[in-house]
Amino acid sequence: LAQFDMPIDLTLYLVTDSTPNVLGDGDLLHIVEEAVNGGVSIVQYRDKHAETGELISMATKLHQVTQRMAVPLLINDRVDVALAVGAEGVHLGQDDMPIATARKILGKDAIIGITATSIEEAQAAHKGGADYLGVGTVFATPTKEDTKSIIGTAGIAAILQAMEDFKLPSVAIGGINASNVQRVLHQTSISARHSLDGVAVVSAIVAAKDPRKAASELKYLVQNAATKIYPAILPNAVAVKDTAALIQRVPNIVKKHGETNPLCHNMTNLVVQNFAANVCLATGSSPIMSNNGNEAPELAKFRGALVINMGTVTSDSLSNYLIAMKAYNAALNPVLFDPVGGGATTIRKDAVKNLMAGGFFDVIKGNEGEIKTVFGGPDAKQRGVDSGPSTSTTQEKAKLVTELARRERNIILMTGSMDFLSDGDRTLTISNGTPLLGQITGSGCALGSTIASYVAIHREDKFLAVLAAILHYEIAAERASAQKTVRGPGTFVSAFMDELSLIRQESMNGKDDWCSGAA
Ligand code: 3NM
Ligand code: MG
Repeated sequence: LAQFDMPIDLTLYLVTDSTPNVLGDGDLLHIVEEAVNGGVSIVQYRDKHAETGELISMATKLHQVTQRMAVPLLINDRVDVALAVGAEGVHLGQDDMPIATARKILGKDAIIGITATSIEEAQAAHKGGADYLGVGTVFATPTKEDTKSIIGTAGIAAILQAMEDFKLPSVAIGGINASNVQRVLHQTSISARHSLDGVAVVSAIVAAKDPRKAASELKYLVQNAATKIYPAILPNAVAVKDTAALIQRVPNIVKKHGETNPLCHNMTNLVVQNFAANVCLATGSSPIMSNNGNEAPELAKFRGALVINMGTVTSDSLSNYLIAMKAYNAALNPVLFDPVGGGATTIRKDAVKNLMAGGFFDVIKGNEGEIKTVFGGPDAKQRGVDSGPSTSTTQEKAKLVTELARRERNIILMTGSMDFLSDGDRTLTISNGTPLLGQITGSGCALGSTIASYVAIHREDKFLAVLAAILHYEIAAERASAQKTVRGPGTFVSAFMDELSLIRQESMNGKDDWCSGAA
């Protein structure tokens, strides 16, 4: 067996596939050579159909290429083939040769990787002396239809986190490509200690028109994921924890928002289009109400944010949401998800699942029922779009938003008479607002638009940006409700618009006491 003294570099792990669906009439040897030139750091030869003679012949040729380029070659399943060609190691699934047997045959220097789908499998692989883990399946993929389970980014993160007492190098696999790789890395990196070392791909390289270009693009995205993509706090910013200190910073952010005038792209429901657009204008953003996903790549070039509000979801709108989310994720502009009525019907529950798997949401905002639906589990049922009577204590709600924010690596806002806001590290309750907000349509949806544009202009601390948006919105509502001219929901709406606009103007004029009494 060839010696490989360098530590294994899992940054970009190529798994080959020789089936017509993936390889087509491509030349595998050439593709691997191009891919390694483009930045692939480790290659696994995987062919579930070829005869032993063919495997050995191809593996020999592949090994000549990988040796020349100083990257290790592993063989899927077949310890005998690895031995025959002197490859650097093997990758074993749960149904393949036990790791102890493989180790005995291949020796201590061989690289042995194990596929793990659960915490138990990861622990067993570590105990057995695996050199690295392939964890998955992240997303459903046509490349491997017999996968045991789709565990999503949350499943990957749970496995990484469970490896508390040991750190085993790990790559995620299954449906990873250039459009999702950075958020997969982001959503699975609980901490520097619990994060992936790279990603494994098949079709994103093997089936690419230009495998070298595909590999170099993926490599760039992997290497820049940690610093570039969606952190709740930018590396040079401080996570202020003290509530009073946080509130003190709000007027300045409202000022910046008013001056910056970000774009607020709303893919929202029919009921609230007009109201949400007016709230955007009053708070200081430029609204565009477009439910056509194909407009998103152009709009995502501006400084702005996307709101996906599935209040009147159709199968057609779902695909538009997914296209738009991809564009905003790629442009690193924030996306807010408002899973309106998420638990009400099977269609909506499925939409929530599809959207959660289809991209990264910087903020998820919903009422108790909606947030429970996003969280999943037995509590996730809802009658209409309203939350219904609460079944949880304040403690339980705080725990729910904190856990969900940790799991999704984003900001969660659960609205109600008391709002719960968390970035997984900081969790706050906010009791501003007025019951009149519950008597008009679209007040929650328009809050979503407000939050999105605030996150767009204050990327350094998204938690603080969301807090600023809520206080701007809810204190305006409070001030409106206190006016003598306001006799009910009708007069409230016009007074509310005025106050939203006034708070913005006050902040832009340097006034900073309007939120000092926030609770
Ligand atoms: N193993 P693609 S998923 C080979 O979950 C393989 O263990 C998987 O292909 C696992 O990058 C998979 O084209 C196929 O989605 C991944
Ligand atoms: Mg196998």
